[in-house]
Amino acid sequence: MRSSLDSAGIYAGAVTTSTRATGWLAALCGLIAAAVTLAVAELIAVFVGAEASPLFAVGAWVIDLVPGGFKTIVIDLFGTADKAVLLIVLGLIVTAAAAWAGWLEFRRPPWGTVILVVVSGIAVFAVLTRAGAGVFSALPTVVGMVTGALVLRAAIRRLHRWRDATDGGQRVTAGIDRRSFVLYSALAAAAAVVVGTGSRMVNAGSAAVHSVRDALRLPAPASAAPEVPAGAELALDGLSPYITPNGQFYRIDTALQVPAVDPNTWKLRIHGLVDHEVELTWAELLDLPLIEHVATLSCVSNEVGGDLIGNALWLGYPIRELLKRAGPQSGADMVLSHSVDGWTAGTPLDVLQDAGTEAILAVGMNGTPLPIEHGFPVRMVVPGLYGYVSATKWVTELEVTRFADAMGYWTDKGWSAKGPIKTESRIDTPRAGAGVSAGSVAVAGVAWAPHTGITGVEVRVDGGEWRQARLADSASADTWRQWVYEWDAPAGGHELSVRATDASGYTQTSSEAPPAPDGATGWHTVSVTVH
Ligand SMILES: Nc1nc2c(c(=O)[nH]1)N[C@H]1C(S)=C(S)[C@@H](COP(=O)(O)O)O[C@H]1N2
Ligand SMILES: [Mo]
Repeated sequence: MRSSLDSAGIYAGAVTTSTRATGWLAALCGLIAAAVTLAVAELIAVFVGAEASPLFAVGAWVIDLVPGGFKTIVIDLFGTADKAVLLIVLGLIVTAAAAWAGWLEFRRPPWGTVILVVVSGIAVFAVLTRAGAGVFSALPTVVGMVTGALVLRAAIRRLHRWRDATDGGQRVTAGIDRRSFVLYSALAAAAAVVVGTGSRMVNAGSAAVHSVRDALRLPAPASAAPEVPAGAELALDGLSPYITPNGQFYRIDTALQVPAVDPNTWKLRIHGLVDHEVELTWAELLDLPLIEHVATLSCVSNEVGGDLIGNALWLGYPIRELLKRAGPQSGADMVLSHSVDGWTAGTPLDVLQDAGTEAILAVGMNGTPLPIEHGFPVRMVVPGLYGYVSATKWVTELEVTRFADAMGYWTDKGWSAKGPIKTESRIDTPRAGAGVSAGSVAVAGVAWAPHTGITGVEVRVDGGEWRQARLADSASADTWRQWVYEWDAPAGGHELSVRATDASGYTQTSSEAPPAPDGATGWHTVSVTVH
C-alpha cells in the first residue's frame, strides 16, 4: 500500500518521484535559489553598506512610489502596522515569483533563470534610487543574483537526473540521484538561512546602536525647563496624560528599517544659501548650552479624534543659533532638512530664525536620549508645525534654500508646502460607543493649537448649547491642554461634541476636511449610552 507521503516521493524510503511531487520540488528549488540570492546580497552588503541591501531597498522604494493621498489610506487601514503589512505583501509576491521560477526552470529552461534576473534587476533599480547609493550599491544584488541563478540551475539539474532515473525504472540510480538532490538543496537552504540572518543582523546595525544609546548619558540642560505646573495634569481615567511617555508616543515615518545612526560618526552639515558652511559633530552639539522645552508634535495625517499626536519634554539646541553661524543669504526662505535615509522636510526659514520659537535640534525626549525610532541621535522639533514639514528624524543636513527651488518629501506628493498645525480638540473619555452610568460624568480630553495656545474649550450635548469646559494648565502655548466638563448625564443615547478656541480668537470650524493636503478639520463627536 502506498501512503500519501510515499506518493510525494520524499519520505526516507522512496527513491522515485511522481510528476506532481517533481513540480513541487522544482518550486522548492526556486525558493531556495531566492533565499540564496537574498543571503548572498545581505552578505556583500555588510561590506558595501547596509543601504545596498535589496530587501529593504525594494520596500522603501515601493513606499516612495505610493501616491501622497495613499498615505492616509494606508494609515487608516493598518494604523502604524502599515510597514509590517507591506513587508508581508512583498514577501508573498517574492515567494510566489520564486516558486514559479523554480517550476519554469524545470519545465522550460532558462525561463526560471530569466525571472530571477528580472526580479533582481528590479531590486537593483530600487537600490540605486536610495539616498546615498553609488555604483557599488548594485554589487550585492548582482552577486546575489548570479549565485542564486547558479544554485537554481544546479538544483534543477539534480532534480532532472532523479526524474530521468525514475522514468527509466533505474531504482538504484534513482536512489543515488535522490540523495544528491536532497543533500544539495538542504545544504543550500541551510547556508542561505545562516548567512542571510547573520548578515541581516549586522546590516540592521541596530544592536550596535542600541548599546551605544544605552550607555549614553546626556548632559544637563544649561537652562532647565520650568517645572510643568501641577495643574496641567487632571489625572482622570481614560484621559491622555499631559506628557506622553516615549513608549506611547505615536510613530510615523517612511523608514522600513529604522536608520541606525552612530552618534560618534554623526555630523550635521548646514549648507546651501549660506555665507559659511557649518559642520557640527555630536561632541560639539553636546558641548553647547542645551535647552529644555515641552512641545506637542502632531501628524498632518491625524484624523479628527485621532491619536497621531503627543506631547514631550525635548532637550536640544536652538536651530536659530546654528543658522546665525551659517549666515543665510538674502532670498532664502526655506530650510530643507535631510534625514540620513533621504527623507526631507521643508521648513520656513523665518520660523527657524524666530527668537520666540523654540525650534530645536533635539537629542533628548522625556529625560532619555531620543528613542531610535524617534530619530536617535538627533531630530528636529519645531513648535506649531506638523511633523512632515519640520520634525526630521535622524537629521544630518540643513540645506538653506527657497520654496521656489526645493520641496520636502510629502510636498512632492501633493501635500501643502507649509504646514502649521490646525487648532483641534479631542474627547478622550467617555470613548465613542461607551456605556456610562447616569449622573455626574467627567467628559474630558485634550485641545491643541501649538505655538498659539488654547484659550477655551466648549462641549455640547445632542446639538444643544455650547458649555464651557474647565481648562487645565500648560507649560506654554506650545503644548496641548487637558480639559474637563462635568456632565449631568440623563439616561439614554447621547452625542457629545467638542470645539476649541485659540489665542488668536479662532474657534474650530464645523466644516469637515480630510487630512490631505494640510490637516483635518471638524468637531470631534462621540456617541455614548447612559444607563
Ligand atoms: N526621517 C524622517 N523623519 C520624519 C518622518 C519620516 O518619514 N522620516 N516623518 C515625519 C512625520 S510625517 C511626522 S508626523 C513626525 C513623527 O515623529 P514621531 O514618529 O517621533 O512621532 O516625524 C517626521 N519626521
Ligand atoms: Mo506626519
